Amino acid sequence: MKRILSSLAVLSLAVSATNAQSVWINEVLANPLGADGGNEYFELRGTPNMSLAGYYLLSLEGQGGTGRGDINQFFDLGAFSIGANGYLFARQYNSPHGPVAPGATLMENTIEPGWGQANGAGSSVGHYSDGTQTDLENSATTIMLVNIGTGPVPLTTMDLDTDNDGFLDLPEGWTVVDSIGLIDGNNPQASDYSYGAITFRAPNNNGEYFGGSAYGNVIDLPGSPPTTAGALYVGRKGESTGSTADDWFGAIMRSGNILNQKFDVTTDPFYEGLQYKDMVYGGPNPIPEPGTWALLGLGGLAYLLRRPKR
Ligand SMILES: [Ca+2]
Ligand SMILES: [Ca+2]
Ligand SMILES: [Ca+2]
Ligand SMILES: [Ca+2]
Repeated sequence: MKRILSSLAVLSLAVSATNAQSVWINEVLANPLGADGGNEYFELRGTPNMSLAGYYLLSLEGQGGTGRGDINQFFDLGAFSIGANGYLFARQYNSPHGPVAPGATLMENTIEPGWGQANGAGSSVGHYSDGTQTDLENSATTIMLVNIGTGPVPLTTMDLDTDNDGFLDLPEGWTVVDSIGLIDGNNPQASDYSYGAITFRAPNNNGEYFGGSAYGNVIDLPGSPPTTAGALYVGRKGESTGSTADDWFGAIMRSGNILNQKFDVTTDPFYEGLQYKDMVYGGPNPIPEPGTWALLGLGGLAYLLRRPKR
């Protein structure tokens, strides 16, 4: 009886979590193979039509000692909402990535180049950055979705790891909603740091892995980067909500133009050979299990049909 009651308690907790407004980082292409400008994108997933007022997507510095934890760039998401289908797809100026799934919010920068710069010549997607940067920092970086609550708005002069110990020192009122660390194989160093709930790490050209996270949960990508500039994609598996290797996969692209680049090396073989469009721009990412079972089911059916009659 006690077990049934506690199961019911777990179930009701799960139901209330589902009812609460929630949002996740769902895909990040910070470092496509070849030119980044125009070709980067990210996807958020959440409660349909939910306002993103108070939400910011940050990129934190993960290189060096003293700069560690600085906010390199961020998006003020306050003007946007999750789409009616539960997705938001963000792309750069003059992006080749589309079409976007019906019902998704399209967050598209219309002021060239790249993501633009709200603290410079302008950005229609609320992108603020250091210097004149209009593309996403590749590595080592942490892409972090925060809700600032009653706390201060982010600034590119903020340092979220003031003592550089690898642990976040967040302003009062802020909540980390979701986060992912990227160490992409472009000259990684032992001092590279991630603050992500999960981190994907590619080796350098000699197959050596460097850098890490005080938060642990570092997943190594097999295979070396195609060039010294690296290439790295990360995405959630289906509509996952956690931060484990069962929830996320990483991929390295090794050849092709932007629209026919494939996931050549992955942390989950299911995704090998897939392309960006297969992840659905502004729609659900494929899930390994159902596809595999459907194939097995079809295979079994074919076997039954072709089985010689006795
Ligand atoms: Ca710092
Ligand atoms: Ca980039
Ligand atoms: Ca710290
Ligand atoms: Ca998707």
